[in-house]
Amino acid sequence: MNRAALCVVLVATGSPQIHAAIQPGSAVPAISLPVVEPNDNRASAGRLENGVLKLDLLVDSARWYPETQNGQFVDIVSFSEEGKPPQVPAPLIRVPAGTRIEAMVRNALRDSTIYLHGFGSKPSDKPDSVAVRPGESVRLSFSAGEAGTYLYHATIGAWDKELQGERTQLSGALVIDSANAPTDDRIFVINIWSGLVTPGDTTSRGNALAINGRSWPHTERITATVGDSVRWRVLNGSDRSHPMHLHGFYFRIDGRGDTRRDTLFKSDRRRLAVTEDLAAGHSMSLVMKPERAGNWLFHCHLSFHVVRGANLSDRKGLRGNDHGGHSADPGRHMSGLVLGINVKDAPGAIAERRTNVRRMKVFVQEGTPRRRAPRALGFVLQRDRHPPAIDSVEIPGSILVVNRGEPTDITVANRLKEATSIHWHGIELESYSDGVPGWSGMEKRLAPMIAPGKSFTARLTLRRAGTFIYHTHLNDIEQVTSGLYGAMVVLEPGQVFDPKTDHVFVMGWDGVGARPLVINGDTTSTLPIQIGAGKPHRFRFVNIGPAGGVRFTIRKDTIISQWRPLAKDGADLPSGQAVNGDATRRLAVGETFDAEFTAPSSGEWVLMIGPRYKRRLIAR
Ligand SMILES: [Cu+2]
Repeated sequence: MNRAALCVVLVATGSPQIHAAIQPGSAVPAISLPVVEPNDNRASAGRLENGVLKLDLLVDSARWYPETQNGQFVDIVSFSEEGKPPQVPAPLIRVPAGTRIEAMVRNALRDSTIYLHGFGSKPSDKPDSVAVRPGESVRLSFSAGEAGTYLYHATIGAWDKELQGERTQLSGALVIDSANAPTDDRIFVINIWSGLVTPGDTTSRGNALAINGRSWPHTERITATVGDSVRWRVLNGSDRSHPMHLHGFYFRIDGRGDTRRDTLFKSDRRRLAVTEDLAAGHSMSLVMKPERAGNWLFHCHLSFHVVRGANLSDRKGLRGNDHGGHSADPGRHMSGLVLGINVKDAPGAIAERRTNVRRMKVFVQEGTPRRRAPRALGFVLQRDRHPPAIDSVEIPGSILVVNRGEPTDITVANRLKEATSIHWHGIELESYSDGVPGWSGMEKRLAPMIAPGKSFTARLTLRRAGTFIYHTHLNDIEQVTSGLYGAMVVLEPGQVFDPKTDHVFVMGWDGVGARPLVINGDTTSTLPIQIGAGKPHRFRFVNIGPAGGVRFTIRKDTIISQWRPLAKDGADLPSGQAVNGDATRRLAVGETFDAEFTAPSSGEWVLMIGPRYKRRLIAR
């Protein structure tokens, strides 16, 4: 991509506005700082005159309240338009392709040089795109090139790999529209800045996690009507990956961008997803068509980015915390990178008729701790007339095998001493059954927590055959790492689940200590899988730990084999993607992936999951 030819002019300015330069995470200074205004990315900064966008930007210290004013805050460095409040994310720059952009950027910091990236010059991971010394200004002049979604950002001070994460948070969206593209989309930028201060608490420093400058529950509520085409561009302006997950229906990925280019997919490569991993600096263009009314969520699936007070570097804070883990209030049991979507029924909507309903019952139980996690919790399916023994536990939970198109009611009976709630991940279902306490449903009929001794019946009608997940959506970190997760396999009507040719691998965490990864509840298995030469086998992979991508690979000796990808997140892949390729794939948290592997001859292959788990595949 050659976005533009960049012209840079350094301009000496008069005396800069003086502020104490704030290093992120340092003690709170006793000076008053301008307050950040969250940027909803609806309107471009600058003035568009005769095909030229004129823009005056300022970089300076500011105080940011990601929730409410007088609440938690963090002192940051941010962008603003001259004469306007500072913004997180940085001001949106949005222009038609070919527009000339003339930007003046002033560095008002007293003692730090800033480096500008992504302003027209080819975005680059090089440290010194354009340097602006304290008190100086730079004039940038470039033409908006290829249409797409890009990030621009500034770094503070000299390039330093270690500190880069915190210093690349001065990021914003640069969107270039092609002539005929729809512009009724929304733009969401994810930012994280550490050093979040809680008033009255001098010890803890959390992360400020925000979508368009705000943390849940203060993020924007998106409203839509059933059948609408909702178009979003989601940009990860932070320094780490976020697997972004949608409840209740799929979104279609129309484009993906990284720090260098943006690629719009042809129709045979546009796939569906309920979870899409966005690496640092990456973007996606998506379209969703809400199919059912109710309250839905779009959120990061890393528990540590959606649980209040959770911080991987402070693992002791994860258990028994007082952060609303068991609250029915969605503003307390979730936090951070969460967007709420309220979908209204289209006029004339008719309720689904459910006849010949199949009924299943799943118990939520606690047993004796078996490995490193301090507790063992599990979902146990009732398989005959008798409920399972009260202290029996399966980790992962029982595989729930159900049929496409068959109305299925699953009653979840809570035999724990604490509340829980079950989310049917990737399943297209009614909002009330979606499992987010105090949120799923609509208007006054909202899903409750499942209190100890109580049960809840989720009403499902599986709309497609594939691989799905069910997991707790309450006190996530503790309950998920204790075992409350499992796989759901949806088959075509009449099809029978055959574990001889259909292999399910569920990745989860055993507690939150070091090396917590377990595959089907274990760290290893010496049991080989017999796969028979020339016979197609289906492998279903699920990653439902609280964090961390996992790679799985089939190889023979050191050579990676070939397989045919079949589905992602339960949706069959489009023809352009369901083609033979290397049998290796990294799966982010909240993703499922199905592939078909056929041993071409007799011999022995190895399935590797993560760095340590190995499983022999033997073909005779
Ligand atoms: Cu995240």
